[in-house]
Amino acid sequence: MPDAVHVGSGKVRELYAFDDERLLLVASDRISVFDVVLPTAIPDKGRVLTGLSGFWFARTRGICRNHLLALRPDGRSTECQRLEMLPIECVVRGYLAGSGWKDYRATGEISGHRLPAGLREADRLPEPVFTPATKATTGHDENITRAQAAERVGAARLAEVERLAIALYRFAADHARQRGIIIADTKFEFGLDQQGRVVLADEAVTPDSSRFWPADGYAPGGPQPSFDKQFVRDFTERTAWPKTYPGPELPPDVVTGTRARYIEAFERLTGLKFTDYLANPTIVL
Ligand code: Q0N
Repeated sequence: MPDAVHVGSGKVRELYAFDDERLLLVASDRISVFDVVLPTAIPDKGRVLTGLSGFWFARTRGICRNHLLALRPDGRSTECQRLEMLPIECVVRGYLAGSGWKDYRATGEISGHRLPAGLREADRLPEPVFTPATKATTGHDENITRAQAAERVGAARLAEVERLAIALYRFAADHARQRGIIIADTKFEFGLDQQGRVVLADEAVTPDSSRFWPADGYAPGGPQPSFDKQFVRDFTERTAWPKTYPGPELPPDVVTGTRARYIEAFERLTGLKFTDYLANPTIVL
């Protein structure tokens, strides 16, 4: 498509518009840790994330509409339906980690959900909770209350995306748990189509939009290793990098190990060989 217009950049993705109705979402091989994009790419990372999103989109059509129109033969580009995006991030947490753990420790609640006393870091929650956030144009996303989220999208719309986000999380987390991966939390983005219907957009249940933990060795009471980024985190700890720009270049063994973990997540979750995906990306659909 020669005349696609670049309309947006994420830290590791680019968005192009064909026309009023169709976009192309391109996932790069860039990796960010502690919110910093590193100078070294992880080969095929963008393809893993694109394939995984496609897999979830295809399997959750019974729960929710989504923006996927087609996967490109390059395996890293998704043709999608252009939507009016809702101005909130729909985070669902099944386990206590990150800002959810921080907020619970400070207040006993997350986004207005009162939680049982005495929970430890990385504990499973009695039920998954919806904890909306605002899209920070720069820096960290900020957790908001459900009342604040309702001011942005309306109470009825909020109730709808909360129900959908929880149902999508339950489906993906149950599937992943049977394949040895804990999805501690995940972030969804929804938009509205021309008829005003809610449609799931962006990437879905990838390691970049979620916390994936290896189920074997799960040990609540402290931070859990990341399924995908742990080699990179361990490396950055060894080098005492201050977690500010610029990030460090990654040595070849860290790149190779990290690439293998992304591919392992893809293969465990989809049940498909990644090389088969590269030969024909539509096999995930
Ligand atoms: C959109 N973002 C935030 C790419 C992802 N289907 C859509 N229709 C209209 N707008 C968007 C989508 C989608 N997906 C989503 N921005 C626009 C996430 N971006 C950040 C930049 O990289």
